[in-house]
Amino acid sequence: MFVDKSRIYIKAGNGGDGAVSFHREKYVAAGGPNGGDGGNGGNVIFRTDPSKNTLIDFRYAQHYRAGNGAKGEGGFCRGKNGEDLVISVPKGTIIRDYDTGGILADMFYDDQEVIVAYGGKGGKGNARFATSTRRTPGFSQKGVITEEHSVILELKTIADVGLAGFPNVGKSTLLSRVSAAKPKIANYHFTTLSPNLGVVRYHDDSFVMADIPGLIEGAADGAGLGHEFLRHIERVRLVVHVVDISGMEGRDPVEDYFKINQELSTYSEKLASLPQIVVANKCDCVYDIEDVIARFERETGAKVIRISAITGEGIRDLVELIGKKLEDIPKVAPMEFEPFEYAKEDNNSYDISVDEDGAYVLTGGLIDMLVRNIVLDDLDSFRYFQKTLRDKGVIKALKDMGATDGDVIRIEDTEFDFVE
Ligand SMILES: Nc1nc2c(ncn2[C@@H]2O[C@H](COP(=O)(O)OP(=O)(O)OP(=O)(O)O)[C@@H](O)[C@H]2O)c(=O)[nH]1
Ligand SMILES: [Mg+2]
Repeated sequence: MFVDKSRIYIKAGNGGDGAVSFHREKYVAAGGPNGGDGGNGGNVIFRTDPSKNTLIDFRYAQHYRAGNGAKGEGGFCRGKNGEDLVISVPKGTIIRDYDTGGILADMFYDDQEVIVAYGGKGGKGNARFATSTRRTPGFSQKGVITEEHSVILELKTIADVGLAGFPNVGKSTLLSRVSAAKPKIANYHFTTLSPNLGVVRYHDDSFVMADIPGLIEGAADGAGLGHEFLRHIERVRLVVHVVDISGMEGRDPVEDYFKINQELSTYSEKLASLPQIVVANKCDCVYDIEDVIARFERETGAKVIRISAITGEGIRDLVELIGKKLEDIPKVAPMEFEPFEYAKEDNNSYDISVDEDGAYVLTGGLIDMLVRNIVLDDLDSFRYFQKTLRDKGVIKALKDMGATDGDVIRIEDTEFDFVE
């Protein structure tokens, strides 16, 4: 199965609530507040894993949640922080926000780690609210509730060299020849369904070669999953264009050559302009090889390197040529983008629903934030609360929904009357 694009849901951990607790001891009449803070929620972190080359894991598991922070406890005990959740992805994975398409991260480097969703902060315990005039605060702060986000993971392989060509021309066989990679090789089309990477040694150095699935006519318009496959040669710096020179499948190598180049340029200017080495594979099957090569070079205007991925003929020269050519081509750089970031706290969203008893129920990040920070039965605080609701348009929204003076507004367990 071919998976190089997946949608998953991630959620950082909620912050734990602060505790309300008072010191109790024999013979001590009114103990002071000793409620501890809640723990912070865990972050959702993405990490590159060089041993992965597909996003297949994400097809089966779609929900990812970091640990919640624990509640604070009496005796000034702070709740435990929630555990971070680390999600491993193949190198070259681009992470986008589903709703906006904004790019959250380009997982370009080995062992790169990016925090994509931050855990909610734990709430303060009542011990923190004690003042000289408020000796026994009967309230604490709630932990921040985090939102779930939907993200798209998209793999765009990063390699120095990409092998392009029709199915069955011997791309995987070539990769297995020049590197320790063990891609599946078989005599049918579309044997390779996700990119295989191999490290090719070149003197004291090395380069990475990606064997991508075969392309067919119309690939750039999506034929044979072509769109998905072409994505994987966008981030290489040299294309090794493999043709089956034997024409043993009844195809014409010259025609094949032009068709593949056509697909590359239809897909993008960039692919078309990448430096290319043309390789004539399966030379071992051709009786009049000199003539065939001469015709190919004459009709295409391209210079070809003759190889046989099966017998090994020409392979060493090919590696030399690739290595030498790479010396003059700049390395692939990560994508340039304005990073999209999730708000660490959602302090703006709100939602209004109507309960069975007719009360208007307020929920959402804005409401949570207000409730966390405001003591609703304190008059000054309550005024501030109302002003904020007005400023943020909640009062107007309630009016638009038909709320009139005296209607019940409910927030969690607290109720108050609507006043315009
Ligand atoms: N005679 C001969 N056969 C070859 C050569 N290279 C590959 N083959 C055969 O061609 C068939 C296809 O080889 P693969 O390496 O799987 O081809 P591919 O281009 O990766 O194919 P897809 O993954 O389907 O795109 C296999 O049966 C190979 O054994 C060669 O140099 N000579
Ligand atoms: Mg293959």
